[in-house]
Amino acid sequence: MARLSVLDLRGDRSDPRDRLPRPRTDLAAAREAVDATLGAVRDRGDAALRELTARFDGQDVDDLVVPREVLHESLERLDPRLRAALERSIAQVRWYHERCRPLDWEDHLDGVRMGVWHRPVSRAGVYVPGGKAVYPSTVIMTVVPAQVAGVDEIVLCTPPTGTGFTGITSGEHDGWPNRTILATAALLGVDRVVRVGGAQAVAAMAYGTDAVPACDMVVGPGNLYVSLAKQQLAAQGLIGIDGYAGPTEVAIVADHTADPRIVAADLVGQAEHDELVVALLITTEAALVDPVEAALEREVPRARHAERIETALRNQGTVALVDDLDQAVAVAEAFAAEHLEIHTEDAGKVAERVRYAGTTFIGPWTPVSVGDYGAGPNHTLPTSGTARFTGGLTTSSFLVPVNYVEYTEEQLRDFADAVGALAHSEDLPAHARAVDVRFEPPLAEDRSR
Ligand code: HSO
Ligand code: ZN
Repeated sequence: MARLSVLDLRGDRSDPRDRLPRPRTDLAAAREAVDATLGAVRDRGDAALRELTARFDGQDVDDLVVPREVLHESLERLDPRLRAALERSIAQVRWYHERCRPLDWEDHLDGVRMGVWHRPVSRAGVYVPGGKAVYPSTVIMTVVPAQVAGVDEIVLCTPPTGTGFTGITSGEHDGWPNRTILATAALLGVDRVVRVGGAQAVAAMAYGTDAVPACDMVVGPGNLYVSLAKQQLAAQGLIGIDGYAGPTEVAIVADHTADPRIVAADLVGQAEHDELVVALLITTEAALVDPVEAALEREVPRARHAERIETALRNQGTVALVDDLDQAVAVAEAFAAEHLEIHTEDAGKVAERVRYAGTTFIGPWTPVSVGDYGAGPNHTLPTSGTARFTGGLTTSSFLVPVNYVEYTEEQLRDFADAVGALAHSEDLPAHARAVDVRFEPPLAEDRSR
């Protein structure tokens, strides 16, 4: 039985945006719970963190801060092959993010000196989730850009999942977060790791508690509660945050050259994250649909996380049929996918024509998985169509642009009249006076000081 629903857009050039799949989320219910959590952490600090960790993670934690010895032990026990993989990923992500550093500039307009200095935030908080899966790769994707930006101090919060070195929950819970997450934090030299998750972790990084120093920014993906907590605290001006990283999305633009087995595998790959994943195939080739469905039929039932994948594909999995590549480009642009794959003739050219996507993966040899695990670009990316106005987490996310300008007396004299005219037009004469006073002779009483 077919898993993907078909959206036939052939011969239809109206705006497809409202018909494209998006996950349904119930914000209202979560909002109340988040409010209660934020209040508890603000008022009772670490005591609230311990209570909430007992309630949500089932762990009685005495020490919230993960001791250095536990971080080092995790790194020492890390499988060498996994360590080599993490090191390679770190190096590649660092290389990419160094190139993403925005440049300071200085120039002169009619002789007036001005420019921009980029200043790193002082303390960044990163959140690494541990729900259906644990994400050591997210440690790399959040910490490396902060380090490249030159952030002074990095605090990492992650829940005590007790999953050892893999994401698999064993019978024995050691009370610590996932060991590969801890090892990766140790490898990167993160300043402080705290075993706390959810909205309570975000609240702690914003308000500050004994265990968690108050941070200027909080970044990283998380569930609905984590995202809402970030949004609420950012709206109060307490923290800066990265964009909204909601449920994972993958869109694939495919023509007659696409390999159905690869297309299916890449849809399944991202659907593995959770039930809310959105997988969209946009194709000029109606004949591709049956072979893709057949490949799904072979792959999905025997996948390790078959249940989630089934749910995601059946609820949100969609094939959009289009007349030609022009329309495919228009649909991909309207969807503004977190991840966009291009499987067409001349894939590089087609990729450039789609104006918006979190990251574009070009050609048959570039699965989203390479981006997820450290080709270079970040994997914390805009979702739910927010790619049409923002990009993913990057070096500049941690840099504050400070504008500067310096006038000489002559230069101010030259601009004074225009400033005065504008100030009076806004009925703000004291603004004009602040300029004019500089050209008046000093008063006798001031001179005698
Ligand atoms: N695809 C995810 C990132 C990730 N995948 C981490 C595997 N690990 C972002 O949507
Ligand atoms: Zn992924």
